[in-house]
Amino acid sequence: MSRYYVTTPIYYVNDAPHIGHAYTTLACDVLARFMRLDGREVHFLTGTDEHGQKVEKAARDAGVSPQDFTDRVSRNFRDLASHLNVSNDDFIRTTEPRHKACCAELWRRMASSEAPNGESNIYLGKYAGWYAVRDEAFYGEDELTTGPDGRKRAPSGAEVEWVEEPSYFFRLSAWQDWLLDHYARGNTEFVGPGTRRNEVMSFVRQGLTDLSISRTTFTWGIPVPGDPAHIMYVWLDALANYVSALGWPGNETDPEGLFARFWPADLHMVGKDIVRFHTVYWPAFLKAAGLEPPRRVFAHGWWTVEGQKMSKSLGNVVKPAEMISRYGLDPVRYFLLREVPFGQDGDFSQAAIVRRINTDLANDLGNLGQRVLSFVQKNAGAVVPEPGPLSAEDRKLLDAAAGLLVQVRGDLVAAQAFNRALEAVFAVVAEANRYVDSQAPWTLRKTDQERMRTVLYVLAETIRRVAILLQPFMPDSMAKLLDQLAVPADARSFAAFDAALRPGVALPAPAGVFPRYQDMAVG
Ligand code: ME8
Repeated sequence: MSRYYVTTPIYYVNDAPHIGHAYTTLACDVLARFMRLDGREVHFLTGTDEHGQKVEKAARDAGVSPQDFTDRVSRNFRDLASHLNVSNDDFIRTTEPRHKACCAELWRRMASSEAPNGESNIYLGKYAGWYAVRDEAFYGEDELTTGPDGRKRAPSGAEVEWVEEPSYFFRLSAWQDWLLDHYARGNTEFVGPGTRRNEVMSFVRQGLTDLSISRTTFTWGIPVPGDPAHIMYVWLDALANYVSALGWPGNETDPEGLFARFWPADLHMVGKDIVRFHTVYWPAFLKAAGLEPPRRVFAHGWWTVEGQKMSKSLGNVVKPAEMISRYGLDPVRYFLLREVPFGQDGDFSQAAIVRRINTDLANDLGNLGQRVLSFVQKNAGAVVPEPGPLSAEDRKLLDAAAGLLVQVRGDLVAAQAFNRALEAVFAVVAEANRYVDSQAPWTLRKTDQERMRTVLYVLAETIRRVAILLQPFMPDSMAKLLDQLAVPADARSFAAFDAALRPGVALPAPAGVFPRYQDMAVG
């Protein structure tokens, strides 16, 4: 069976989960669910990034020990995954023993290997330069700007501070050519979308400097093997989660182990803020340790809220739990992945989500299901109708629905184009609504009942295909719709996509799946 390993970034525990975190996790969930329905064995990982200066400071501000702090806040992210109905197979915390052991071994392997220029991959030196705690990142002088307050800032807007301390370095400078070759190799592009790939390539072409990978001025982290005065740079620690969660290095030689089965990862999904860590540092670290790099990293865009950057100080942070209780979980899942071309930035506004709920979900899909199924209930004996001979219009709609699996698979698997996949499915929904109007089953009821049953069958079949394909996006609502079509549980995977409805099967009384937003507010 072919396998699929997909990961979210592991989130910093200094922050409460918001709609940005929900977005990345949901995108991965859709892929994981899609691949499972497509017959693949899936491993889907999310988790929390718990070490480093930023978390240490957040714990201090909260007046608790870093361990107590991370135990408490990590739970918020675990809860988020369950509120979002996310189907992750594992949740990794970087404070777990399995993770610490992995980091130590990763370091040892990097330290005992040579860079492409024949020098050792890790060496001891002294770091003197700028550091942004908010980004947990080092910056060159040339990357900084000076704000109106005279303070220097990183390109992300984070404040930087001058750091001077003994540090181990990773010989990143020697990996430049290997990285550039790597971006050009393979059938699947290593970095997506193309705009990010170009940015990464031009960053690497400009020349890489060696990377500081240990700190000595605070203690909340994983000690460097053999030199515990140093703790590992939090990004080296964090990136290692993608292999520590697979049980590496303990199961390295076990062909049945998670590592052998799932590494290299098929996809690391990340936001555009952390592309450099995943596409420059991480493949070089892995290669230095003798491990394969992941197959692909996709960087999605950034959400603003009502046109503004989301921030605690502006008080406009969108909390997933509030959105879910206001709009319902599946509408939120749908909106996030439909509204914005995946990879581009998007704006979260109440008007936009209400528009999507009322137009796409209530009017188009919800209404299609409701009017067809209640008509069948009242006028076709509450069973899957028996079709007669098919007309050209019938075939056209059935063919459009049948063609969707290949199209959606192409959009999601190769390009992570969630919005395009949804657009294609909803184009068929729109076609089905036009077909209802043009075929007018309510007129046929009086004039030609056999033809009426054919029309209803074609519609029910179309709804079945649409519902099967939308399961990864809206699992609960589509389960309800498939229940209403009496599709058995074992006929909901993509292997059963072509297994048409059986005429004569009894259908339960239909109930609306997607209420309009104002109706929800009243109800
Ligand atoms: O960077 N719009 O963690 P983090 C879209 N611990 N996505 C957003 C977003 C927004 N406004 N805000 C956050 C870290 N995200 C590291 C990762 S991985 C080895 C270590 C999402 O808590 C997006 O996926 O700052 C972004 O990359 C991630 O949250 C950053 O989460």
